[in-house]
Amino acid sequence: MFLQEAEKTFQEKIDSEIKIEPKDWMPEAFRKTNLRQISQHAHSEIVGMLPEGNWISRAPSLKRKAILIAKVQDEAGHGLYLYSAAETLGMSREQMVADLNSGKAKYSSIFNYPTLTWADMGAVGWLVDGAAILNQVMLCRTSYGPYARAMVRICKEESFHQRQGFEILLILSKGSKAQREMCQDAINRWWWPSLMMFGPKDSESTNSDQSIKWKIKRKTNDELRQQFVDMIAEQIKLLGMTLPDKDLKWNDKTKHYDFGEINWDEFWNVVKGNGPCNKDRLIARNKAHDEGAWVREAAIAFAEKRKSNINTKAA
Ligand code: FAQ
Repeated sequence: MFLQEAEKTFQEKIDSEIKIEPKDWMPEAFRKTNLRQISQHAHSEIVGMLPEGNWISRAPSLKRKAILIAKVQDEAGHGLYLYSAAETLGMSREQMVADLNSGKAKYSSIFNYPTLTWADMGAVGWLVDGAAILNQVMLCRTSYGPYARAMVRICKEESFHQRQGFEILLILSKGSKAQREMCQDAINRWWWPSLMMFGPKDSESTNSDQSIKWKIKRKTNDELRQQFVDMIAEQIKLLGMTLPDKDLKWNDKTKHYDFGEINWDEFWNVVKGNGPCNKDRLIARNKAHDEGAWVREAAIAFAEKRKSNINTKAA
């Protein structure tokens, strides 16, 4: 009886756009779904530093290097806000990191593709951050308070990321023949994996129905993917490049672009750990974690020393 009443009151709060806060009663499945999504999102930000980190030492100028370092650092910050939001749901950060490093936890499929040329930094910023923003703007209004608030700040930074990516490609698109080819090649390789970021088709999405009812998600995977295709199909005209899809065509009836079928076998293969870089990503994360152990130990020792100094002064 209590449970039924509590669930009814909970849904009424959601329906009237009142945010759910950490100390509020919530159904166990709501807690678990948020914890799953927020921690996967945090892991994506952290693993997402690796493909771009690969180019920091090879950026073509000091200015580009400084911008890229700042962007990669922003992603680390996003991971930290998101881990903090996830911790309010009852799992420790140590546990979340352990799940990522053991390969138990998921992160976005997109970060399992390699960054082969400098143009990939443009394509990642424009397409990957572009896809991330569409999804994340919607999450600024998600029903769990700490997640929604983290997303507001993240979105501001992501929109800068997208513009810097587009600008890299714009410069290349006006450059030499080799630069234009490099630009087109990067777009060709990143286009389809970017579409996969939005998740499986709605008919295959196991979590969407309940997440929409609880306003964790405000739009479905297919709705956001379509919004992304419509946006990029217009922006690419400014670059004078093409998208690698012969079926991409404006549909006057639907007022949207039609597009070709995604290779779902490739998507699930990457999600299951068999993409081009899945193994390398986990090796890199584990190495960073092991090599950073002394920093964590030193930070704890310093905090304890400060605490005991304060206690001694107070006594
Ligand atoms: N990759 O039922 P649904 C970024 C899994 S951040 C891997 O539709 P849901 C910033 C899904 O977990 C990018 N797995 O799931 C940046 C579920 O498995 P589970 C990350 C995927 O949660 C830029 C199963 O498939 N953004 O890019 C993927 O309702 C540049 C069934 O799927 C977020 O995480 C995938 N692409 O919808 C950083 C945003 N898609 O857990 C560095 C927040 C689905 O039941 C550089 N997350 N799966 O075992 C979301 O909005 C949602 O979680 C979706 C998936 C839309 C990703």
